Amino acid sequence: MTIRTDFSLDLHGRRVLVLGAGKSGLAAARLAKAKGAEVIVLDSAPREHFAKLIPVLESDGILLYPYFKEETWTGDAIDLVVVSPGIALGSSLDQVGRSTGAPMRGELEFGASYLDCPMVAVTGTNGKTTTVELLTACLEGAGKHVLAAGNIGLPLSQVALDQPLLDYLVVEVSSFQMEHADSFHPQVGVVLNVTPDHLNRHGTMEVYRNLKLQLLRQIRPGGIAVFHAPLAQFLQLDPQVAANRLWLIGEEAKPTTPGTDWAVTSDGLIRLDQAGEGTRLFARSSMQLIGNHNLANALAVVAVMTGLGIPKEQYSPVLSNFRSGPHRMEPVLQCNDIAFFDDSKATDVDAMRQALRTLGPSRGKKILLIAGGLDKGCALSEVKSELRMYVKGVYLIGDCRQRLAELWGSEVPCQLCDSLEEAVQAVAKAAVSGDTVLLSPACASMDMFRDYEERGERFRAAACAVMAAAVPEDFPTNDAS
Ligand code: UMA
Repeated sequence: MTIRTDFSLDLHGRRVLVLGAGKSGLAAARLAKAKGAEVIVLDSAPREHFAKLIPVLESDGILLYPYFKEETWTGDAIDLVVVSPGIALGSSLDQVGRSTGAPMRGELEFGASYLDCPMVAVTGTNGKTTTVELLTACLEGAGKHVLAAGNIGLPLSQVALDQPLLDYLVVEVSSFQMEHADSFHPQVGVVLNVTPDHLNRHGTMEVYRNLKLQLLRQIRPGGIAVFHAPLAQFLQLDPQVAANRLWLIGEEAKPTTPGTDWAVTSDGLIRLDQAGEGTRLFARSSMQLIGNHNLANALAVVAVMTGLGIPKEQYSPVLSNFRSGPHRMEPVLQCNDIAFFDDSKATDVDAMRQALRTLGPSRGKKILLIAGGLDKGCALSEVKSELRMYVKGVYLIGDCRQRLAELWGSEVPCQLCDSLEEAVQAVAKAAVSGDTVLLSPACASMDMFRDYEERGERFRAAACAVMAAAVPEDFPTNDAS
């Protein structure tokens, strides 16, 4: 297999067109400029949006055309198009890129082509960020120089510009990025899970799943593929994939050939040998992470660390003490024996299901759930049995609240609310001692908020305000953990 891109790494005298002027596009534009190219950036957002940026870019010799309309494209000769992840196939900017006839490269693969360090790429519908953070922390704990990049927020083009000395780059990869990533060849590829998400962009589950699994097909020879066992049925194991070491993770793992399997059991994280005998690597009680979904993420990290030849002793304190980041089942307030959890990062139905399965069994049918937002095309009815088992009432916000009430109303009482603050007020009024209030929207946030982080912050603020008003003398007792 030849691993090369079909465009020259030296861009002197070349014209590069960058689509999108967000984080990825701007880093790619600067990288292309640093490699000697003449750079043009197109973006469909209005000029006011870029008022401060345009002169800065111009002084760097980069031309940005905001408020770009397809019909204004004059068809300049372009040698390479670099595409930001937010530019969907078939969108007007994508069509402009295609009309140039030049090779189109995603920002991820463009940045990666200028990086020499080994890369560990992590994708999946849920748990990517937690896994990338945990893996990065474990590698650091083992004394490695490491950075986390990609969908987590740091574009690979920026890493390529900075050229830090690294033992490993841990890359969070989204399905958007995989639309243009043919020349991206990591040493290790991890696919944590694939459940319906982003179907409004990718159309069908098959297309979405294939984008995720493509990562495993692109691993360098001799590399390591770590994936959730049920995905094996969708992988055509071509000789290239089979040549890599294949390690399966997840509760359903059974010993297979080739490779060794890894499983989450009631006992903890287990490694199975070919005879099916298990060795416990980490006991559940030795870890701060809660929920099987999080333990599956930790298991993938252990599989990768083992594959990289790093002994457990070098990272076990980091793994044991690691907690998920903010807005991931985060306990934000405990007041009047009512616990509030912020799971704003749950932007699809599978993430909500995981939250209910984690909190539900120990709390009984005592969860008051706040959900709703912008539907991403997920099968929102697929959480009905968890709603029935664990949820007392649902408080619905956002664009699809009416549809959710129709879908879920047969399982659990649903109340429509016009804002998150109104939902928190209603929940606080209904909650009694022993209840759990959970924000786990199963939807994107952009209909009402800048992003899921703002949604989570607003939830915390509203919860604190409403409980402070209810029990001022007891407040605050911020100790839900
Ligand atoms: N734009 C257009 N036309 C379009 C679409 C976008 O002109 O049709 C312009 C917008 O006006 C804007 C720019 O493109 O100026 C935004 O580009 P972008 O959407 O690619 O966003 P970036 O700021 O470059 O951030 C991207 C990722 N965003 C997306 O995939 C949507 C970030 O992931 C990532 O952290 C960043 O690159 C660095 O690698 C965010 C995300 O939401 C967190 N990811 C999705 C997710 O996790 O579910 C996939």
